[in-house]
Amino acid sequence: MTIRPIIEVPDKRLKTVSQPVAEVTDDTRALMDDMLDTMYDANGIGLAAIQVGVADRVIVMDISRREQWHGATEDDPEEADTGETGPRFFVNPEIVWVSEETRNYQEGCLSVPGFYDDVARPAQCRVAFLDYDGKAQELACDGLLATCIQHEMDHLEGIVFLDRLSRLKRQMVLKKIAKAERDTARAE
Ligand code: GNR
Ligand code: NI
Repeated sequence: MTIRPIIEVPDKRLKTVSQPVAEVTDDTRALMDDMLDTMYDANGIGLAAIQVGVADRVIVMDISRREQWHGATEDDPEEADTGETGPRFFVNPEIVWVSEETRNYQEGCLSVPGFYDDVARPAQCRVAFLDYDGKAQELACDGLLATCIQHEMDHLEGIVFLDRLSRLKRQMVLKKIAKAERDTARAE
């Protein structure tokens, strides 16, 4: 298990569309183990493989320590999983259903450090995927789990949450990041 460096915007690799995994092998599991370590080390609740530079459709998640990011979530329908159970692994995930109801959540991203903003997404969804053992699963998601899985699946399409904000906001953030980078470069 190794902590890998997390790539950050404006790194172009974050715009890559990730490729399906042909089969869940020991190599896939080694990647997922590293990703989980990397995510915990960075105090994140989810991580897509492209954030460590691997363009495979692989996601790890653990929202049970979400207090680091959020207060409690409210009203979760009984059927849907709010995901308070420790590590989860998703290979080749597909969203098979989304609710019409949307919800605003203040999102952050390990690839956009220090910036948070509200994003509206479907409040609930169902996801089909392969688990850590390569077994096909389906999961009904609600609350932060629904938000987080959709945020991670965006990464698989080369999308970061900034892309879901207004052009003005996105450009403001990208300018700030560029300026911070220039300032560090000058200081070195
Ligand atoms: O750690 C993370 N927290 C978070 C909070 C609200 C909505 C989405 C997320 S995902 C983020 C980790 C990350 O960047 N995953 O890609
Ligand atoms: Ni992210």
